[in-house]
Amino acid sequence: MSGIVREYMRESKLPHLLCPGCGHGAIMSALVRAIHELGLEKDKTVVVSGIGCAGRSSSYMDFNTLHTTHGRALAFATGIKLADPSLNVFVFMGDGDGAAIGGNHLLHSARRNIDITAIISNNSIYGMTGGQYSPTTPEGFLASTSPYGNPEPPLQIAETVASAGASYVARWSVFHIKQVIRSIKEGFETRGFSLIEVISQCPTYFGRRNRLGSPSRMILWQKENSVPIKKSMEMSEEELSGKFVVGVIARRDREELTRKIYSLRG
Ligand SMILES: Cc1ncc(C[n+]2csc(CCOP(=O)(O)OP(=O)(O)O)c2C)c(N)n1
Ligand code: SF4
Repeated sequence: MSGIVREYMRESKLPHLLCPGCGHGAIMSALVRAIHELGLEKDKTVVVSGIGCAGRSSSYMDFNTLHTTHGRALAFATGIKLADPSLNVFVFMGDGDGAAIGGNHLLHSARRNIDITAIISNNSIYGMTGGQYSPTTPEGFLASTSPYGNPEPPLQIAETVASAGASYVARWSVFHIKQVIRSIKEGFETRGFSLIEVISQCPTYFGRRNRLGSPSRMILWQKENSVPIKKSMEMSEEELSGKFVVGVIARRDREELTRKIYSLRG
Protein backbone atom coordinates (compact mmCIF):
# COMPACT_ATOMS: atom_id res chain seq x y z
CA MET A 1 0.00 0.00 0.00
CA SER A 2 1.23 3.51 -0.77
CA GLY A 3 1.76 6.02 2.08
CA ILE A 4 -1.52 7.92 1.65
CA VAL A 5 -3.63 4.80 1.21
CA ARG A 6 -1.95 3.14 4.22
CA GLU A 7 -2.69 6.23 6.34
CA TYR A 8 -6.43 6.00 5.63
CA MET A 9 -7.09 2.26 5.41
CA ARG A 10 -7.73 -0.12 8.30
CA GLU A 11 -5.04 -2.73 7.95
CA SER A 12 -6.77 -4.77 10.65
CA LYS A 13 -9.59 -5.41 8.13
CA LEU A 14 -7.26 -7.04 5.58
CA PRO A 15 -7.43 -9.23 3.60
CA HIS A 16 -10.31 -7.45 1.85
CA LEU A 17 -13.10 -9.25 0.02
CA LEU A 18 -12.67 -7.65 -3.42
CA CYS A 19 -11.70 -9.82 -6.41
CA PRO A 20 -8.40 -8.96 -8.15
CA GLY A 21 -8.93 -6.06 -10.57
CA CYS A 22 -12.29 -4.97 -9.09
CA GLY A 23 -12.92 -1.28 -9.81
CA HIS A 24 -14.17 -0.53 -6.30
CA GLY A 25 -10.59 -0.59 -4.97
CA ALA A 26 -9.39 2.12 -7.36
CA ILE A 27 -12.39 4.31 -6.50
CA MET A 28 -11.87 3.84 -2.74
CA SER A 29 -8.27 4.89 -3.27
CA ALA A 30 -9.49 7.97 -5.20
CA LEU A 31 -11.80 8.85 -2.31
CA VAL A 32 -9.07 8.71 0.34
CA ARG A 33 -6.72 10.71 -1.91
CA ALA A 34 -9.40 13.37 -2.37
CA ILE A 35 -10.05 13.52 1.40
CA HIS A 36 -6.29 13.78 2.01
CA GLU A 37 -5.90 16.58 -0.56
CA LEU A 38 -8.88 18.42 0.93
CA GLY A 39 -7.07 18.27 4.28
CA LEU A 40 -10.14 16.96 6.14
CA GLU A 41 -9.79 15.76 9.72
CA LYS A 42 -10.41 12.04 10.08
CA ASP A 43 -12.51 12.59 13.21
CA LYS A 44 -14.79 15.04 11.40
CA THR A 45 -15.22 12.79 8.37
CA VAL A 46 -17.88 10.11 7.94
CA VAL A 47 -18.09 7.46 5.22
CA VAL A 48 -21.43 5.67 4.87
CA SER A 49 -22.12 2.67 2.65
CA GLY A 50 -24.92 0.19 2.01
CA ILE A 51 -24.76 -3.51 1.09
CA GLY A 52 -22.95 -5.19 -1.81
CA CYS A 53 -19.27 -5.46 -2.74
CA ALA A 54 -19.22 -1.63 -3.02
CA GLY A 55 -21.02 -1.52 0.32
CA ARG A 56 -18.06 -3.20 2.05
CA SER A 57 -15.96 -0.09 1.33
CA SER A 58 -16.75 1.71 4.58
CA SER A 59 -15.30 -1.16 6.64
CA TYR A 60 -11.87 -0.64 5.08
CA MET A 61 -11.57 3.14 5.46
CA ASP A 62 -10.32 4.63 8.71
CA PHE A 63 -12.90 7.38 9.31
CA ASN A 64 -16.15 7.40 11.27
CA THR A 65 -17.88 4.74 9.21
CA LEU A 66 -21.34 3.26 8.95
CA HIS A 67 -22.10 0.06 7.01
CA THR A 68 -25.88 0.29 6.61
CA THR A 69 -28.69 -1.64 4.93
CA HIS A 70 -29.10 -2.19 1.17
CA GLY A 71 -30.25 0.99 -0.58
CA ARG A 72 -30.46 3.06 2.57
CA ALA A 73 -26.98 4.60 2.84
CA LEU A 74 -28.27 8.05 1.83
CA ALA A 75 -31.05 7.92 4.41
CA PHE A 76 -28.49 7.22 7.18
CA ALA A 77 -26.14 9.88 5.78
CA THR A 78 -28.98 12.44 5.74
CA GLY A 79 -29.63 11.77 9.43
CA ILE A 80 -25.94 12.18 10.26
CA LYS A 81 -25.64 15.45 8.35
CA LEU A 82 -28.79 16.90 9.91
CA ALA A 83 -27.70 15.86 13.40
CA ASP A 84 -24.28 17.50 13.00
CA PRO A 85 -23.85 19.69 9.90
CA SER A 86 -20.18 20.27 10.80
CA LEU A 87 -19.33 16.69 9.74
CA ASN A 88 -17.96 15.94 6.26
CA VAL A 89 -20.25 13.19 4.96
CA PHE A 90 -19.34 10.90 2.05
CA VAL A 91 -21.43 7.99 0.77
CA PHE A 92 -20.06 5.08 -1.28
CA MET A 93 -22.61 2.96 -3.20
CA GLY A 94 -22.91 0.40 -5.97
CA ASP A 95 -25.32 0.85 -8.89
CA GLY A 96 -27.76 -1.71 -7.45
CA ASP A 97 -27.53 -0.21 -3.97
CA GLY A 98 -27.68 3.42 -5.11
CA ALA A 99 -29.89 3.35 -8.20
CA ALA A 100 -32.19 0.30 -7.81
CA ILE A 101 -33.33 -0.33 -4.24
CA GLY A 102 -31.93 3.06 -3.17
CA GLY A 103 -33.11 4.94 -6.25
CA ASN A 104 -35.84 6.83 -4.42
CA HIS A 105 -33.38 8.03 -1.75
CA LEU A 106 -31.00 9.13 -4.50
CA LEU A 107 -33.67 11.24 -6.22
CA HIS A 108 -34.90 12.84 -3.05
CA SER A 109 -31.41 13.53 -1.66
CA ALA A 110 -30.72 15.42 -4.90
CA ARG A 111 -34.06 17.20 -4.78
CA ARG A 112 -33.54 18.28 -1.15
CA ASN A 113 -29.93 19.16 -1.94
CA ILE A 114 -28.59 17.80 1.34
CA ASP A 115 -24.89 18.68 1.72
CA ILE A 116 -23.47 15.19 1.12
CA THR A 117 -20.88 13.92 -1.38
CA ALA A 118 -22.04 10.63 -2.89
CA ILE A 119 -20.06 8.26 -5.09
CA ILE A 120 -21.61 5.47 -7.15
CA SER A 121 -19.22 2.82 -8.41
CA ASN A 122 -21.28 1.71 -11.41
CA ASN A 123 -20.09 -1.72 -12.55
CA SER A 124 -23.38 -2.42 -14.44
CA ILE A 125 -24.18 -5.53 -12.38
CA TYR A 126 -25.15 -6.89 -8.96
CA GLY A 127 -21.72 -8.26 -8.07
CA MET A 128 -22.14 -9.59 -4.56
CA THR A 129 -25.26 -11.64 -5.26
CA GLY A 130 -23.96 -13.43 -8.36
CA GLY A 131 -24.18 -11.16 -11.41
CA GLN A 132 -27.87 -10.32 -11.87
CA TYR A 133 -28.56 -7.39 -14.21
CA SER A 134 -28.93 -3.97 -12.59
CA PRO A 135 -30.70 -0.79 -13.75
CA THR A 136 -27.46 0.26 -15.47
CA THR A 137 -26.65 -2.94 -17.37
CA PRO A 138 -26.26 -1.81 -20.99
CA GLU A 139 -28.83 -3.06 -23.50
CA GLY A 140 -27.94 -6.43 -25.01
CA PHE A 141 -25.37 -7.34 -22.33
CA LEU A 142 -25.44 -10.64 -20.51
CA ALA A 143 -26.14 -11.22 -16.84
CA SER A 144 -27.22 -14.29 -14.86
CA THR A 145 -30.83 -13.02 -15.11
CA SER A 146 -30.57 -11.95 -18.77
CA PRO A 147 -28.90 -14.94 -20.46
CA TYR A 148 -30.17 -13.80 -23.89
CA GLY A 149 -29.11 -10.17 -23.41
CA ASN A 150 -30.67 -7.41 -21.33
CA PRO A 151 -33.66 -6.04 -23.27
CA GLU A 152 -33.99 -2.84 -21.21
CA PRO A 153 -32.26 0.51 -21.78
CA PRO A 154 -29.92 1.48 -18.92
CA LEU A 155 -30.73 4.22 -16.42
CA GLN A 156 -28.50 7.27 -16.91
CA ILE A 157 -27.71 7.87 -13.24
CA ALA A 158 -25.80 11.14 -13.50
CA GLU A 159 -28.33 12.88 -15.77
CA THR A 160 -31.24 11.68 -13.63
CA VAL A 161 -29.64 13.03 -10.45
CA ALA A 162 -28.79 16.33 -12.18
CA SER A 163 -32.39 16.73 -13.30
CA ALA A 164 -33.57 16.01 -9.73
CA GLY A 165 -31.68 19.10 -8.55
CA ALA A 166 -28.20 18.13 -7.26
CA SER A 167 -25.69 20.98 -7.04
CA TYR A 168 -22.79 19.02 -8.54
CA VAL A 169 -22.88 15.94 -10.78
CA ALA A 170 -20.07 14.31 -12.75
CA ARG A 171 -19.52 11.02 -14.53
CA TRP A 172 -16.11 9.46 -15.14
CA SER A 173 -14.73 5.95 -15.33
CA VAL A 174 -11.95 4.10 -13.51
CA PHE A 175 -9.81 4.95 -16.55
CA HIS A 176 -10.27 8.67 -15.60
CA ILE A 177 -9.14 8.20 -12.00
CA LYS A 178 -7.41 11.62 -11.76
CA GLN A 179 -10.63 13.31 -12.87
CA VAL A 180 -12.51 11.22 -10.28
CA ILE A 181 -10.26 12.61 -7.52
CA ARG A 182 -10.74 16.15 -8.84
CA SER A 183 -14.52 15.75 -9.03
CA ILE A 184 -14.78 14.33 -5.50
CA LYS A 185 -12.97 17.46 -4.29
CA GLU A 186 -15.10 19.80 -6.41
CA GLY A 187 -18.28 18.02 -5.33
CA PHE A 188 -17.32 18.30 -1.67
CA GLU A 189 -16.53 21.99 -2.08
CA THR A 190 -19.87 22.71 -3.78
CA ARG A 191 -22.51 23.21 -1.10
CA GLY A 192 -25.49 20.89 -1.57
CA PHE A 193 -25.80 17.36 -2.91
CA SER A 194 -22.98 16.07 -5.11
CA LEU A 195 -22.85 12.84 -7.04
CA ILE A 196 -19.82 11.40 -8.76
CA GLU A 197 -20.76 8.38 -10.89
CA VAL A 198 -17.77 6.25 -11.83
CA ILE A 199 -18.11 3.59 -14.55
CA SER A 200 -16.32 0.69 -12.93
CA GLN A 201 -15.43 -2.93 -13.64
CA CYS A 202 -16.61 -6.21 -12.14
CA PRO A 203 -14.30 -8.65 -13.94
CA THR A 204 -15.78 -11.63 -12.10
CA TYR A 205 -19.38 -11.35 -13.29
CA PHE A 206 -19.88 -8.58 -15.86
CA GLY A 207 -16.48 -8.94 -17.53
CA ARG A 208 -16.30 -12.70 -17.67
CA ARG A 209 -19.88 -13.24 -18.82
CA ASN A 210 -19.58 -10.58 -21.55
CA ARG A 211 -16.09 -11.68 -22.61
CA LEU A 212 -14.56 -8.28 -21.95
CA GLY A 213 -11.20 -9.75 -20.99
CA SER A 214 -8.84 -8.87 -18.15
CA PRO A 215 -9.45 -5.98 -15.70
CA SER A 216 -6.96 -3.81 -17.62
CA ARG A 217 -8.74 -4.63 -20.89
CA MET A 218 -12.03 -3.62 -19.21
CA ILE A 219 -10.50 -0.28 -18.25
CA LEU A 220 -9.49 0.22 -21.91
CA TRP A 221 -13.08 -0.65 -22.86
CA GLN A 222 -14.24 2.15 -20.54
CA LYS A 223 -11.85 4.55 -22.28
CA GLU A 224 -12.91 3.45 -25.79
CA ASN A 225 -16.60 3.92 -24.94
CA SER A 226 -16.31 7.28 -23.14
CA VAL A 227 -17.38 10.44 -24.92
CA PRO A 228 -16.65 13.92 -23.49
CA ILE A 229 -19.78 16.04 -22.98
CA LYS A 230 -18.81 18.57 -25.66
CA LYS A 231 -18.35 15.89 -28.30
CA SER A 232 -21.58 14.14 -27.26
CA MET A 233 -23.54 17.26 -28.18
CA GLU A 234 -22.65 16.76 -31.83
CA MET A 235 -23.58 13.07 -31.83
CA SER A 236 -26.93 11.47 -32.64
CA GLU A 237 -28.82 9.29 -30.16
CA GLU A 238 -27.85 6.29 -32.27
CA GLU A 239 -24.14 7.19 -32.18
CA LEU A 240 -24.33 7.65 -28.41
CA SER A 241 -25.95 4.28 -27.83
CA GLY A 242 -23.69 2.17 -25.57
CA LYS A 243 -21.37 5.13 -24.85
CA PHE A 244 -20.64 6.81 -21.51
CA VAL A 245 -20.82 10.58 -21.57
CA VAL A 246 -18.07 11.81 -19.24
CA GLY A 247 -17.40 15.16 -17.61
CA VAL A 248 -19.04 17.56 -15.17
CA ILE A 249 -22.76 17.39 -15.95
CA ALA A 250 -24.10 19.93 -13.43
CA ARG A 251 -22.55 22.51 -11.18
CA ARG A 252 -24.81 25.14 -9.69
CA ASP A 253 -25.44 27.17 -6.63
CA ARG A 254 -28.56 26.15 -4.69
CA GLU A 255 -27.15 27.57 -1.47
CA GLU A 256 -30.44 29.21 -0.46
CA LEU A 257 -32.32 25.88 -0.38
CA THR A 258 -29.50 24.12 1.50
CA ARG A 259 -29.37 26.90 4.09
CA LYS A 260 -33.14 26.70 4.64
CA ILE A 261 -32.94 22.95 5.34
CA TYR A 262 -30.28 23.36 8.02
CA SER A 263 -32.13 26.28 9.61
CA LEU A 264 -35.11 23.94 10.14
CA ARG A 265 -33.13 21.80 12.59
CA GLY A 266 -34.49 22.12 16.12
C1 LIG B 1 -33.21 -5.34 1.30
C2 LIG B 1 -32.22 -6.22 0.58
N1 LIG B 1 -32.49 -6.66 -0.67
C3 LIG B 1 -31.61 -7.42 -1.33
C4 LIG B 1 -30.42 -7.74 -0.75
C5 LIG B 1 -29.46 -8.63 -1.51
N2 LIG B 1 -28.33 -7.89 -2.08
C6 LIG B 1 -27.17 -7.76 -1.40
S1 LIG B 1 -26.00 -6.97 -2.30
C7 LIG B 1 -27.08 -6.81 -3.61
C8 LIG B 1 -26.66 -6.17 -4.91
C9 LIG B 1 -25.46 -5.34 -4.84
O1 LIG B 1 -25.23 -4.76 -6.10
P1 LIG B 1 -24.51 -3.39 -6.23
O2 LIG B 1 -25.08 -2.38 -5.32
O3 LIG B 1 -24.50 -3.02 -7.67
O4 LIG B 1 -23.04 -3.64 -5.68
P2 LIG B 1 -21.85 -4.61 -6.14
O5 LIG B 1 -22.02 -5.88 -5.35
O6 LIG B 1 -21.95 -4.81 -7.62
O7 LIG B 1 -20.66 -3.84 -5.75
C10 LIG B 1 -28.33 -7.35 -3.32
C11 LIG B 1 -29.47 -7.37 -4.26
C12 LIG B 1 -30.14 -7.25 0.55
N3 LIG B 1 -28.96 -7.48 1.14
N4 LIG B 1 -31.06 -6.50 1.18
S1 SF4 C 1 -17.87 -9.82 -7.58
FE1 SF4 C 1 -17.42 -8.10 -8.95
S2 SF4 C 1 -18.01 -6.27 -7.76
FE2 SF4 C 1 -17.77 -7.96 -6.31
S3 SF4 C 1 -15.65 -7.84 -5.61
FE3 SF4 C 1 -15.69 -9.29 -7.31
S4 SF4 C 1 -15.20 -8.03 -9.09
FE4 SF4 C 1 -15.80 -6.62 -7.47
